[in-house]
Amino acid sequence: MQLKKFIETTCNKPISECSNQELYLALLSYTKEQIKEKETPCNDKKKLYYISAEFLIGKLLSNNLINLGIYDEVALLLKGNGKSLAEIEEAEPEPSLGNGGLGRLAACFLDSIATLGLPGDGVGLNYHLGLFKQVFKDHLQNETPNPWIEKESWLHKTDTTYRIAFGGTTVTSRLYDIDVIGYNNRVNKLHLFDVESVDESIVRDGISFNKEDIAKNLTLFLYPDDSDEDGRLLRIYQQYFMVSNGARLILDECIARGSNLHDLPDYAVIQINDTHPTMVIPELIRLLMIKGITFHEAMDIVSRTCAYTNHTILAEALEKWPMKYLEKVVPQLTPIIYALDDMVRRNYSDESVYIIDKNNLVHMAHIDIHYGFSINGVARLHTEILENNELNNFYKIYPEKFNNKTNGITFRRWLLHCDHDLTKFITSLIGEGYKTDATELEKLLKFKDDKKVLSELLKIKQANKKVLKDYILTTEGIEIDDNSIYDIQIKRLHEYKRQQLNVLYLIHKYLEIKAGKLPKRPITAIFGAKAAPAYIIAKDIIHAILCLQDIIDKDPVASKFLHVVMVENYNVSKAEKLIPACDISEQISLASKEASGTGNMKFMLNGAITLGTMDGANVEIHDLVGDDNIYIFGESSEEVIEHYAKADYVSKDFYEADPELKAAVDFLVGEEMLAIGSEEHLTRLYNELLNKDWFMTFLDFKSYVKTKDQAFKDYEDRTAWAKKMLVNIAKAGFFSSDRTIAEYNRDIWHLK
Ligand code: 26Q
Repeated sequence: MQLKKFIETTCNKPISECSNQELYLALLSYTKEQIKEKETPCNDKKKLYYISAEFLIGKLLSNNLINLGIYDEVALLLKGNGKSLAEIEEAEPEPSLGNGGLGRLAACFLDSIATLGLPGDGVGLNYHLGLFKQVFKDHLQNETPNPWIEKESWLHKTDTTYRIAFGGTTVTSRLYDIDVIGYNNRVNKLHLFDVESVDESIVRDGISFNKEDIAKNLTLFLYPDDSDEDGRLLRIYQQYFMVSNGARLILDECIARGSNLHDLPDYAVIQINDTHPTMVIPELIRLLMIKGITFHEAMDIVSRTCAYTNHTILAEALEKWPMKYLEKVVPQLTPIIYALDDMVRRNYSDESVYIIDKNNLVHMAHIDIHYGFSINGVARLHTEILENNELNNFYKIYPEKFNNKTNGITFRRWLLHCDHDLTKFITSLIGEGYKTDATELEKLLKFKDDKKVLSELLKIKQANKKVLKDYILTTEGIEIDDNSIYDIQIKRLHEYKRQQLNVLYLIHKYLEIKAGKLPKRPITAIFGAKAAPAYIIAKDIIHAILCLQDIIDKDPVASKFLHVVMVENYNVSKAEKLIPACDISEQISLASKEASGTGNMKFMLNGAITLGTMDGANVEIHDLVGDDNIYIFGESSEEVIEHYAKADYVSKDFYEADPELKAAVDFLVGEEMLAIGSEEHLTRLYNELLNKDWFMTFLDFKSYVKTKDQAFKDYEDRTAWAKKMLVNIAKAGFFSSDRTIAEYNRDIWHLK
């Protein structure tokens, strides 16, 4: 049916009289019908299963309209009837099925897999309340549930259900599917498993609930607090529920496509997204053995089917589960895990590669490395550190398994959707080709010295800054100055990402302003970040940011030159609004600690200039754009790794030696902060930095201040700055997830 008629029939009135909510629902069902017409029967032999505990997909309406090629038509029709698609989009709830980078990467990958026409589905969990919603109160983060599932949604209830047995209980699962539409290409699926007995009414006081009743809480939340034993156990229940359902779905589908299971690797490849789905390996072995295959053959089949991606080198983030937890939750898997460990012990004497260590901890990554055929890092530097340091003992055994796949982002969401004006402008200069071959963005380089092009680029940025200003005024009630420099740090709150370094800079600036040293142009520092509910220091850092924001706001002089804004409940939709308006992209992790980063790529693509350390994918951004188009500071990963090896970093020495740093640090517990903040939180943060500072904030303070001030100074030459913007956009093509996925397919998946 024609769109206009469809909407008016569904809503039973003219478009101009419909509410945004009614229009959203009508467009949802229209889009679903369009997708149904595109669905292709699967006649591929081999299929990819991307299994992940997180898929941070974001809102889907606009993205689906773009990928179906009908966005402009829909937007125009609505506009002609006095409606705005952007405003209708606000009616869509945002699924919060991920924490951050890893989950968003999985979502970008699904988009690119479908866009490249590859047969590949996602497998994960349907968390009813997703990740918590962040609410600020008294300058502190509070957590509340974030329900996102409505009666009408993108979820399709399927007929697939399984009985999943744990030690002690059995639950019935139900599969829900979300369609994944490629850009002018095939339709794949995101398979999300759920338990029908989930009971949202057991949640009280924020996000607390009784963790014992598995049938009621299994898919309530994403990653519950793992600071207590119940929470950790629940996480294992979730992981097993995901992989057992996933493994059964995969085997059922492969049998339906003609597999006799002995030939499983010809029908399926399973990409394991970090160690969260690692139990899929012993579970598949178990299921194959039930079908009559011997342990040794099952082990071989599974080892040729599974591939593992590592996303972290932080030791504390590598999953190690006590054997006794596994015995309680998944007793059917423990004999298999013992047998897998036994094989390792027979072949290798090096204890560091055992699966079960002497404390009876099961090292999940070790299962993946021994019993998968590929292990990849997510940026060049990250893979090098895995090979040469963190996983060197494994690299010596299996050098052929290691490979790098530098992360990428989908340009459909992170350019075409989030910045329509920039997209139109780029298309007017170089045509449409870059939308399917992102490297064509390099054609922009020929406009490097074209004054008209550069000034148009600045105009688009200015307009985006105005849009963000209006958005922040309506949503956060804060007025920012769109003549100021927008300096943005948005990412999960973690000490290694060093939001605290940014805070110290801002305190330093505030003190300078009070002393009469005024910046040439006002600065707006924007933060967005959720802290894990049990991560105490991370919450202290949020407290410091919110207090500083308040202090500066109330200062009649300083507030003319400096503004700190921490947006509440940072999520994908907020990122889509912040990124196109950004001037300076803060990527300031301690070198060697950020596996890749993907926000850095989104900012670059939208014409922001990176201020960063030589860490993660920043290194590759620097290679591409060159020294003139990025601001690099701080010690190198080699130097940092050496400090850790020698244990020679003493934060207090830096504090004593640098009066500006000392003043900024002391401010944290000075009169002004204590007058509005909590002594407990601020003192803890102060002591942590002064006595430990594990992520070496003080080490890079001086060079951060110097480099950041230089960037602010350079900003004043508007034409030179616009040229930097253009080079960044032109060189961003490498970071398209289409390139990343083509590499996964070429080196690991071998589909088609
Ligand atoms: C583990 C155990 C218990 C509870 C939670 C977890 C857990 C949950 C989420 C551990 C890690 C995560 C998420 C990690 C993550 O997002 N990593 C990021 O992955 C991105 C995509 O590769 C990279 O760009 C980032 O550098 C990396 O930090």
